[in-house]
Amino acid sequence: MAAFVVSPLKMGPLLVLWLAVCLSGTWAVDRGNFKTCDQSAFCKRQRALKPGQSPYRALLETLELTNTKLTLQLINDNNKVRLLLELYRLQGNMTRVKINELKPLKPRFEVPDVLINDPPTEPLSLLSRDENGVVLSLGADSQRLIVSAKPFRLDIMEGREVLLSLNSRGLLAFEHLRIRKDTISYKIKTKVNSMWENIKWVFSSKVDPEGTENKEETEAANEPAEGEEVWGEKAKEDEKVEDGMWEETFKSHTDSKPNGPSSISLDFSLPGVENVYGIPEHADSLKLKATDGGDPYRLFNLDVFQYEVFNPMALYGAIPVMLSHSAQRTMGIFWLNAAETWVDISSNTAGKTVFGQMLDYVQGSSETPQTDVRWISESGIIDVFIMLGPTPADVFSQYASLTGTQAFPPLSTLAYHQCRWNYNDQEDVAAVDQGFDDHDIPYDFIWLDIEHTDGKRYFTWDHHKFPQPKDMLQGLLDKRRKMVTIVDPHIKVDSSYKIHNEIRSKGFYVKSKDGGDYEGWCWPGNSGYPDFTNPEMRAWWASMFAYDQYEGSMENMYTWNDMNEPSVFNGPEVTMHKDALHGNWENRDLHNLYGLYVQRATAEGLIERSGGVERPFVLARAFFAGSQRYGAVWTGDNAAEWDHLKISIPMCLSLGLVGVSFCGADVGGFFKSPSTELLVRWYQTGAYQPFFRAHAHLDTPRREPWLFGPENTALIREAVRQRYALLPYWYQLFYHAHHSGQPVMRPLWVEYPQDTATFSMDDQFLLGRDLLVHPVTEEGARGVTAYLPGKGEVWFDVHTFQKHNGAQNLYIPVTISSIPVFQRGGSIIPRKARVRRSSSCMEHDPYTLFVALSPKRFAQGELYIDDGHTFNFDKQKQFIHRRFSFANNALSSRNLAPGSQFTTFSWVEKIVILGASKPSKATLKTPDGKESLLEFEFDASMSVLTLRKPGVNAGLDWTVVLQ
Ligand code: NBV
Repeated sequence: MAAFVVSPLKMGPLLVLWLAVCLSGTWAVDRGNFKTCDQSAFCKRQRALKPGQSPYRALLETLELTNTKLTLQLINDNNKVRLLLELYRLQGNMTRVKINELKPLKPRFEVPDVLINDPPTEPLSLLSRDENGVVLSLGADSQRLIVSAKPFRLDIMEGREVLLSLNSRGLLAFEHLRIRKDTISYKIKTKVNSMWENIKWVFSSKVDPEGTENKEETEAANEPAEGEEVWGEKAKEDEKVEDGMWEETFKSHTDSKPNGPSSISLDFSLPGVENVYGIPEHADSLKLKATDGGDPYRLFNLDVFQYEVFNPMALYGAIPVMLSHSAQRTMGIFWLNAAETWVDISSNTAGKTVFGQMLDYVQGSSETPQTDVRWISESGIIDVFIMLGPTPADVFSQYASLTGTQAFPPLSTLAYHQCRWNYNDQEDVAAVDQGFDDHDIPYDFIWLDIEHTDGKRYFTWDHHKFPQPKDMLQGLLDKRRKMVTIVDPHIKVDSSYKIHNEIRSKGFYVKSKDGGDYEGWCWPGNSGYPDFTNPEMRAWWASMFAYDQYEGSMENMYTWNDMNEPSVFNGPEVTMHKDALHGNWENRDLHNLYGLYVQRATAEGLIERSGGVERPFVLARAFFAGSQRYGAVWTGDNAAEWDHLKISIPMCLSLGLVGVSFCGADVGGFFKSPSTELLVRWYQTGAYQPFFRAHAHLDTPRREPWLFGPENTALIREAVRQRYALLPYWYQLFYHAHHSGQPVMRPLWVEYPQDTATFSMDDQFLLGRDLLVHPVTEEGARGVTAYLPGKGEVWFDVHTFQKHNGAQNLYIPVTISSIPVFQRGGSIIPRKARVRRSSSCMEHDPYTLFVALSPKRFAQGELYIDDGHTFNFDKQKQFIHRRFSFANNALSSRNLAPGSQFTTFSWVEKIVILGASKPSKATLKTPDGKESLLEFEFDASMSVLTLRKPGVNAGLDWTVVLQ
């Protein structure tokens, strides 16, 4: 293995600092680098506004109702600025509420490219109307929408129950665009306006002696908006130039804010709700916490160095979607805004212990639980989708109908990935690859981080270390393995670098506020940032992945987009200046969308290079709503600490709830070195999380799975093998995530929505409906307590086949080899028992079906098979989809994809029935009328029946009858 020595000078000052931190062992995010709400001028201003009577009034006389849309003007009685409210009833039990300025000085940003279409509407009808407001019918389930005029508020009701209210706490606040007062242009404009007003007044008083007609409207529309009174008396004092409205300074950075204040805010009240989830990305518990005592949850894509767990600070990605859940109902709020956003949560039951709540109940003093949420964004408009459920599955489908579903990944990408910063050279790659074979551990992908490039010039190779990339890739291909190389979105400013020259000459870089190319410091040194919001730029970027453009690339090479927040080492909060320009829009307006566009352009490139045939694989660190359509994400730079292992569960669960199923955390922890125990536990946990990749910081000692002694190698081998055996089930779950938007990794409450015991669990999860995983994430654990849900249900330990009743806390003694996993009684799960060196080597291998019987001796499951890598499953419907059912002592396989011609070589080699009784014979019947007796074994102590060699092709109809 070639030695890898880099001089600190070459590595850059930040890396040197990191090394110092890593070596000294200090671990903490430098909070001073990132804003608190108090340090973010708009958040501070908005948060200073307390609940109370809203100054907004609905002008009912402006109401217009078409078949699909209601529009209504709102007026702020303090400053007379008018807003335009648009209400839509959307198909699939959703309501869309849009609020914009009626006459903004210039257009405000509306988020493009996130919704997959213009959401189809349903008719809205007026039920009643008086001077206090209007009542509209929302069609389904006696739902009504009540628009109250003074103060303005919206209530969505079902029967007599209020499901959700908007602006009930009066926190709707819209900082209208205005002209800066201390500028000459403002002064001229006000002068001209007031002269014009006088002329109009003289003129109008001739026709309208009082001069009152349309006075309010004239005031609002013609005055350069004043705005002081939006914020009351205090704000009047605040509106000085230095208060952060027209300019804001954080550390050494000044944000020029040429458009002045433009923030928006709205409150939502959720009666009956105690649990809210979602709004990733935060390193926090699954159930969101009340924020009254501290900062709101922040959504602003940032490269946070050494992030800490259990706090609401922003991280790399942002998905502004929150789910509310109670035993009665699940709903969702999708706040479609890509600017920096803060979310405040308060709850009247937060902080009360279960005992306190019981006491309230016994004493009759309990109030109805309620959660109040407040969203605050720096710019843009209010565009919110209220997904009314009522079930978790409904909310997932509703959200999927808006933003699309998880991209269906190539099957191999669900297998194990071996990464580190960095594999040093071709020999190193070959040695690691061979190490897996020598130690009989399967793996599918080896990854190359930034050091593989020629001086961090992406799309190139360091020809000293990687002189023959195609030979290397061919070597992998021969073993049916693959590679991922990193392509970051910061481009070295270097006139001898083709990529830079082309982007520069085409004018594709993001611009600085002064109009030149925006430049910042990143890995390559001085870097430009391509404007991925520009479709022409994306098309060009995509074309760079063509085999003849990306030298040394081959069809088994895929892509990793890191640093796409974007990360700018010398930028404010390590990101792009908010006044940088993407065409006419500021980064401020669309910051959180940048990462999505990077991943999208890359994924489109991988599709194009194959002529539209192959499914892409792109891993990205930054994301937004809709990113699920473009690939996978991971939780960034975690650390080799037990808390980071634990937090990987709620972090990926939160993402799954809002559409992003393909999520994982660096196995082993990125920073620092894991103890052997932690590493083993991390492999065991990661093997049951959707994206399964080991990764490590450049400065950490090597940690390939065989470096910790034979016992630990065996433990890691076993965890990875469990993953490979289960790939047919993983693939099926991803097929469903792609098809219908249901998450792969699920909190228990998604399947047991009425079981309050499941509402705040961070240490266990479901894969699909049928596997419950409670990984061991405590150091030195001798046992774990898993909650098995479902009264009257049973669960089978997948390793011992022991049966346990549902609705109980089960203590499971564990050893270092234990990975507690349970299969739901009533399910059938396909596995492949012969694990080989990569998933594609297992393509034609046979299946074993694990049939776990319910107490009523019933079970159902599925099998999905396609070619594993092309779009033929979609374009030509080429796949096998079987339904397995066990009932009345017979197990049958039925076709769910009748039109498909797809065939497989795989056959069913074994059927294991858990919770079975002993039959006297087992007969296999096929549609050609043939019958054959099957050999079987019965383990009476565990009630396990094993049917040997049914030998039937996995794509065909068959029945096994037990007598
Ligand atoms: O490209 C180097 C690393 C990468 O290994 C890691 O996974 C990313 O999250 N990258 C961040 C940049 C430097 C991190 C300290």
